[in-house]
Amino acid sequence: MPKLMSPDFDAVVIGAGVTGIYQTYLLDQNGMSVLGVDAAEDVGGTWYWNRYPGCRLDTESYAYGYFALKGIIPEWTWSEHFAGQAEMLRYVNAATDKMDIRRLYRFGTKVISAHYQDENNVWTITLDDGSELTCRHLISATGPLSASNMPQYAGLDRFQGEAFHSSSWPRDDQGRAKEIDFTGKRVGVIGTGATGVQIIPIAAETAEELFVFQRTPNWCTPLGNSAISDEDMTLIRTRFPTILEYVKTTPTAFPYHRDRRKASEVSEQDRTAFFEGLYDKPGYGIWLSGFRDLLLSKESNQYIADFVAGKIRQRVHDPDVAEKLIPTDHPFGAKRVPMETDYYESYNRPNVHLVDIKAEPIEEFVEAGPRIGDRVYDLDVIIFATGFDGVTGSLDRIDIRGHAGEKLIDAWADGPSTYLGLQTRGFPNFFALVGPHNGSAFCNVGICGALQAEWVTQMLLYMRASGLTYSQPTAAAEKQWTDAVYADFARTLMADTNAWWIKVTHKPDGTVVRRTLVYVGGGPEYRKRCEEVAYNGYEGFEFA
Ligand code: N01
Repeated sequence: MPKLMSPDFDAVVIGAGVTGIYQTYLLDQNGMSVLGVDAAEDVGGTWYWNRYPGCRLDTESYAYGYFALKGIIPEWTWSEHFAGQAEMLRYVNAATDKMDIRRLYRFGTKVISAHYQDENNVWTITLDDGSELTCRHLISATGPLSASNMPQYAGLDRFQGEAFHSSSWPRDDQGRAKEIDFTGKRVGVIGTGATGVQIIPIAAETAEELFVFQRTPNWCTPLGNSAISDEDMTLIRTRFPTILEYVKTTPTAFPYHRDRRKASEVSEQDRTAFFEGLYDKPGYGIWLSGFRDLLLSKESNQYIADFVAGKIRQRVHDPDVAEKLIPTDHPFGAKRVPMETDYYESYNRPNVHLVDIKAEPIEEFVEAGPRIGDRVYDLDVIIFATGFDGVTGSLDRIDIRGHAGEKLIDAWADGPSTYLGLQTRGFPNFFALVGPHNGSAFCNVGICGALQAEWVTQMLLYMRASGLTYSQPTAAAEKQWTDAVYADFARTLMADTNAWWIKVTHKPDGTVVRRTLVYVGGGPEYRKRCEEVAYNGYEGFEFA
């Protein structure tokens, strides 16, 4: 039974993104003392950091906007079906004002370390201003895509132009994203994931020359964004409660259910008509409401891959360029499908050039730009749209130590081990929201992160009501959960494809370990399990 020391705070929440601010609000509402910490100067998380041109939701705005759906800002008016970054930041700010939680945050502050003190059953948190504080519960809401992946090219520091990662877009004196006028400039974009695919068509419009340095192409499909009229918004608003209930029933909390049929049960003609309908519809439907065996059967997947490849060939005029843009290394949807607006048409412009850096990699940077073989690409601006160290990256960058000083990074060296994707044995009272192996990272985070914050709040209230101050999973519960997460993932076509949700570890003995960071059982199943656990007195947790 751990001894008690009265900590400075009942809880510290790391992160002021959509999940962190809601968690902070809920704890405060329930009479707990809580401190929020964020490295940013204000709320917003992903919407605060990612300010590149073209940055926008690829979830239907009204299906992401939990604070509107839940009644915190029910009056909220969306201007577009897929809102842009500036609108998203306004939305998060409006919800923050309504929840009145800025007073609970220390902004512009990083958590450097969090060490559990066995003798006192508290966490000691060290901040980058040198201050220390203690809390009973440590809750991370650091986001699955916040630790940027910036390649370390030789000579990059010699480059004379501007170079930055997409999530660190240059700011003006007021902290606003600097409008970089690409007119007359020679621009390079490295990376063709969802971010690159949003930036490229916009840069293509004005840049004198745009060079896209592609290592691996992705399967991209049209976003189909449009404005929402006042009349439509009135109707959408009346449906907020229904929308929330509906998305909670779907596997990823996007407003899509899979088609009940297998691809092989449908004639070729009907299949093509079905795919055409999905391709023309706005949003993720082609990925998330395709045939039910899309990510389970290679044959089923090949049908849709062939269909989308055909679309790329139609849309890109130069056949060589089209072939380079068609993925050959992974099934359709085994990686996140970027939603695009005129992405493929960009390659029909005379000022846009696709550079295949898998065939011929960038060797180094020189003063003028990247060098590949004998050619130096003379550039003014280079945007690294090179993605993130997914899910665990943001936690790996904090020195988190649990029982007897064990480091979290060591405990998860071969892949995370958790119970419900929330807690890890040996790290008492530490909860990872939207962390590895829970139902929120592979999900519409606006909804799933919030539902998880509600569940954690209930567990903390249960502990308070029961006079409990210590929780961690049993070894058996953690093993059972972790084994099931790995087994479920292994059954899907995603298992052999590297994406930000796979952790690849190169061991000193030369072996390579690949582990999923996400739970693929679907939101409803995840939440059902969490509710069962709660109903049964939080079975699987040890308390004291
Ligand atoms: O990152 P990515 P992202 N040299 O990892 C390449 C969310 N998101 O920022 O595939 C050269 O998908 C890498 O190549 P390869 C969304 O969940 C949402 O684009 O590793 N290239 C790849 O092409 C998404 O899934 C929205 O061979 C290098 C690219 O960089 C997630 O964020 C919008 C490289 C990285 O693609 C991540 O998307 C945008 C190197 N050293 C993003 N290292 C919304 O719409 C990496 N690459 C809400």
